[in-house]
Amino acid sequence: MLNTEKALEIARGVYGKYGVNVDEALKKTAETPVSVHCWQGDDVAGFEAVDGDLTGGIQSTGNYPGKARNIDELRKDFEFASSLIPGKKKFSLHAIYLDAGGKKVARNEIGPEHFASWIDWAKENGLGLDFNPTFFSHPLSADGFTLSSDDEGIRKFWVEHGIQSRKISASFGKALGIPSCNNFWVPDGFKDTPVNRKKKRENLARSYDEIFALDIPKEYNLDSVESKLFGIGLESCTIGSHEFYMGCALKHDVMLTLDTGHFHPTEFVSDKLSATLQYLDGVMLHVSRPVRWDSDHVVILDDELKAIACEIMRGGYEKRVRIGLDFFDGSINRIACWAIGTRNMQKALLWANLEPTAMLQKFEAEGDYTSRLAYLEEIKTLPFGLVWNAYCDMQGVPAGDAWVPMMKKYEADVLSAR
Ligand code: RNT
Ligand code: ZN
Repeated sequence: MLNTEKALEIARGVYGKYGVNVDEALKKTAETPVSVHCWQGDDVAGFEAVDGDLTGGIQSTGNYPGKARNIDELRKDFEFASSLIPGKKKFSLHAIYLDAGGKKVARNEIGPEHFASWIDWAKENGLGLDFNPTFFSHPLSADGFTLSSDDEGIRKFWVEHGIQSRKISASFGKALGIPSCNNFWVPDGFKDTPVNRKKKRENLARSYDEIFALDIPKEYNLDSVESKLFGIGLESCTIGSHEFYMGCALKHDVMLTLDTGHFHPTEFVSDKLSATLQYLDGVMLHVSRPVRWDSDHVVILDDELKAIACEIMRGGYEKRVRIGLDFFDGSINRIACWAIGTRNMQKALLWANLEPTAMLQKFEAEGDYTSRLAYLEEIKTLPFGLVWNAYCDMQGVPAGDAWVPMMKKYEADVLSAR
């Protein structure tokens, strides 16, 4: 492998020809936070003191050995994964990852005290935190409806959970000095064709009126609402559809969450950024990889991932688009999943920052679409790998494939003993 200085020298020459400043690209990439989801570490199981299955129309498949069985193991695993990943990181928690010392706490009674140890851990590890209320894997979500339930008792229970989640998220933001994003996703929907969609959507809308009534400063907590097309066993109607949440986000001045697995396969989230951001202040991303369905495969460096990163950078949206990851694969080493998926998100950001955007946009403005296509294709073979390895090296994480044997060693030393 070339040493970093030499590699950068070559890259500066090559990219400089197109008006790209490699050093600025490196700096900008290192400053853009990526929120890594806790739930890849244990197949969305969490640490509530009750056993139950993963429900809500989502699924983690595979039983690769060595999954984290408790908070300590999950933290250790992520600390190790984090040592393989360059860039600024946040850690995204779900409510079921509470630390209540083994006590059973009802979802509507969780509070900042159950997440205090996560704040200490985040501080020790230089991480920001994000939060997600958990509206699935629970007896009161078993009939398919939570915030949209016709049963006032059930609906209220989940409203209380939502309100508590905002307080927990705000406690993260306050303690860490980095606003915490609190993401609402509910599984609510019908397997077969309903005849009263309206009632459920009215219930859901009313629930958000109640949840967002509490005023919480945005310097601590930023709420977001996540739409979806369908879930397993909920194929015919999703109460929280895209149109529902676009309106909800505008009404309550919260972010809209665009999950890359939650749209028709011919639709692209990269195209939705500049559209939604005409009207919304912010968008939260759940970067995932749907294979034929919302399968939540590990994110790879495909065209759409690059397109998403490019749209963020082209639009100057680095502050308005919050990048979060959402995949869960239990069929391969889970720490490798974190490393592969997050390194790929970082690669895409670096790729976008190395794009000769000004030159390409000039071609487009002049109507020279021939040159636009010619150069879009030519830049694909520029020495991106040299800059990526230099970036990893500068960030103090393994460059190239050097992380793979390290991950294998952790598997042999730590995971295989579980
Ligand atoms: C489900 C949503 C949601 C979940 C996580 C675990 O389809 O994408 O974001 O994956 O909350
Ligand atoms: Zn999601």
